[in-house]
Amino acid sequence: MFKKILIANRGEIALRVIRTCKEMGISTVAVYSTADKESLHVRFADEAVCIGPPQSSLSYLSIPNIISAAEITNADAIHPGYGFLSENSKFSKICEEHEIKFLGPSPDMIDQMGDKSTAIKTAQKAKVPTIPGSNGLLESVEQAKKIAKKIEYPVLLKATAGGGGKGMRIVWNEEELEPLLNSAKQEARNAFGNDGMYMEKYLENPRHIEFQIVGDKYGVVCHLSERDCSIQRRHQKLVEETPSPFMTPELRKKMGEAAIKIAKSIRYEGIGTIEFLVDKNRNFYFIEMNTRIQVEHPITEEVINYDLVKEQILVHSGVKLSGKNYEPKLHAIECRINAEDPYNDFRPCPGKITALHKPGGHGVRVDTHTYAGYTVPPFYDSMIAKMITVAQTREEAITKMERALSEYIIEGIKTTIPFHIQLMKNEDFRKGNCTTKFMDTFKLK
Ligand code: MV4
Repeated sequence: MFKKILIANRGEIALRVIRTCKEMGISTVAVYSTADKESLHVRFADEAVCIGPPQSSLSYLSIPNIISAAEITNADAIHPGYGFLSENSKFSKICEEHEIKFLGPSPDMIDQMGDKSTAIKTAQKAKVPTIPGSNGLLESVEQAKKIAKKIEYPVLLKATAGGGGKGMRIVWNEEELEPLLNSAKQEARNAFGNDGMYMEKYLENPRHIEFQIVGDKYGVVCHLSERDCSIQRRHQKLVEETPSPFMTPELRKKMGEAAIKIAKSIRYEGIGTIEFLVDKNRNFYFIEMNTRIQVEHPITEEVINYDLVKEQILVHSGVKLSGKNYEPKLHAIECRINAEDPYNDFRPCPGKITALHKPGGHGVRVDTHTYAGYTVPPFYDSMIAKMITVAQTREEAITKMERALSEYIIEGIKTTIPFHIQLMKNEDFRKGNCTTKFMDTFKLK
């Protein structure tokens, strides 16, 4: 078992990993930029190393600085969290070369699943449904026009190195294709240094449902059921829940088997998420795989009573999985609380938290690194807390979420709490009628 883990991240996920390490008797090293000197993950870790100035490129994304911190503290493993270097195959490779265990997939595995058009080919080889499209990178505008004609407009252009919607364009007719393809390639080049594009038939109103999977070193893979992440704004997830209100036992069985087939076909090790789109007739299609722990992992933990970070550390230390799949026994919802002003286009609102009261009570979990007097820095992602409620039924989880949100006091900065309070009261949300189009028509009062 690992003796000392360096957490190459910040904020709530750094705190989350430190907590599990402490319970497992594993020593922890925090890394921090000068902007995070007063951050809780620094205070809770056994050791802490400053790795640079506030800019992520010179601190949390600096491979030399993070590897140096691991070397001088003699850490034998690095947990990357999510974002930053968590899906960077070069980082995984350099950890390997320094004989530091990267708590994530191998470099090849990250490359294979991180390249979206390759991931789709992997799913097709595993005989998992994918969306009709180019089945690989687009080579020319002419070829793109031919494929679009065959699968019929509207089509979706996607960046193979992308994710989260960057470099994505909806094309409604042939005239738009060439200009949109060129602008998408330009955006992908700037964002990822890779302008490879692929095409899919655009599904007009799907749900976004992902399956949590875990694989051990011996080829055993199990799934921990789904998370419905359809409520997104500009490709940023706002609310996630499990089980999905759209799921049926038959569909869960089929999608769980499909997720396991993909992971098994590449002998996936560690925890991962298989993302699907589901149409109104409950046809599901693989779209991408994430090879890291996700922001929304706590709702899965709460409904199956399972510590996912502990499982991740155990499988990477060589422990064998039972192979048992998990069905949710409860219902959990997560609201992402951001330091943003929902009344002003969700613009970021960093600053000092002058007063703070966190909700509590039965079935309420708040994952946050904030405290009264903490200053939310302007340099990083605006998420400051995750509010999770868990109950026997979806209705009770919603009621609990409304009660907990109304208790949450954060003064000194604006947050998205008022948005979430209104969302919990929204009729379509309460009925479970949420597709990825939901936010197109949601108006904050
Ligand atoms: C799609 C899609 C519809 N048709 N692909 C967005 C980023 C990635 N996570 C998957 N995404 C989508 N891929 C096809 N062929 C709809 C989404 C999608 C979405 C698209 C536009 C605006 C918001 C969205 C939220 C979730 C998923």
